Amino acid sequence: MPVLGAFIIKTIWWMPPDGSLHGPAADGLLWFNLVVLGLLLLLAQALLIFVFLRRTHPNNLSERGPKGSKGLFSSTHAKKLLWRYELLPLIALTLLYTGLAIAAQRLWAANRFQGASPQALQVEVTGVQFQWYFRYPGPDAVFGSTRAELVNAPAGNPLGLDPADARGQDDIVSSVLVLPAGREVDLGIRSLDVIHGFFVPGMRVKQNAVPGMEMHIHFTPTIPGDYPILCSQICGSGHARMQTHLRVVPEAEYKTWLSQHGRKRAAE
Ligand SMILES: [Cu+2]
Repeated sequence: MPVLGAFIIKTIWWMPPDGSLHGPAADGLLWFNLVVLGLLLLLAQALLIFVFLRRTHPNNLSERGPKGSKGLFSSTHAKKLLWRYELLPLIALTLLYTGLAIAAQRLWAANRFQGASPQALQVEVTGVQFQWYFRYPGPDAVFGSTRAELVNAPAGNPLGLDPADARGQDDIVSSVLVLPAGREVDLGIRSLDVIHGFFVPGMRVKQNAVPGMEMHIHFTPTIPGDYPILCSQICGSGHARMQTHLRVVPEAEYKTWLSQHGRKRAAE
């Protein structure tokens, strides 16, 4: 029996392995929601069947109120029934759903409304039909300015980096997101055309990229590995192939990768 149970759980559990610090809390809340709401669904169906069978039984057709009362609809009895079968369950459900909503909102806000730590790595994510670009600020830790009219992917400037801005000279642009394990990263997510959805299932991260806005989300990848990055908004004919990946590597490997890309940029 336990083997069968494990098999069923493994078959229906569709989430990929989690590689982030906040992931277990998100997965835990999802499980909790599934179990609680699943039990409520079963309870509601059982009640429905019970009431249905009970009402149609011939012995129950002439139902009366409690002995001594004037009938089913005496006001004290009706009030009791109202509390027992309507108001109390309603209050209990309201409290339960409010609790679930507050727990979910707190988790959601922890990655967005609460600011990232000052030591967090800054990476800019840009969605453009049908590609993701990742920009690192380089050794000066400041992003150079970009101009929409300079955007020219075939010429090697997909983000429109302004060559006149010295702060952008050391910026590194990559089509793969590489992050060091164990360090918080603060992503500034934007779009150059339509709404895209930056989605990293293995990091439990999902945030829309909206033209004209920079949306921030921060998290800490913990387990080195390769994680798919997808677009979760239908953004045009090439939406399905708008994919890349996140490589979480040890800090030393990250530094090597960064310096190699920096040198490549300097040689251009
Ligand atoms: Cu897209």
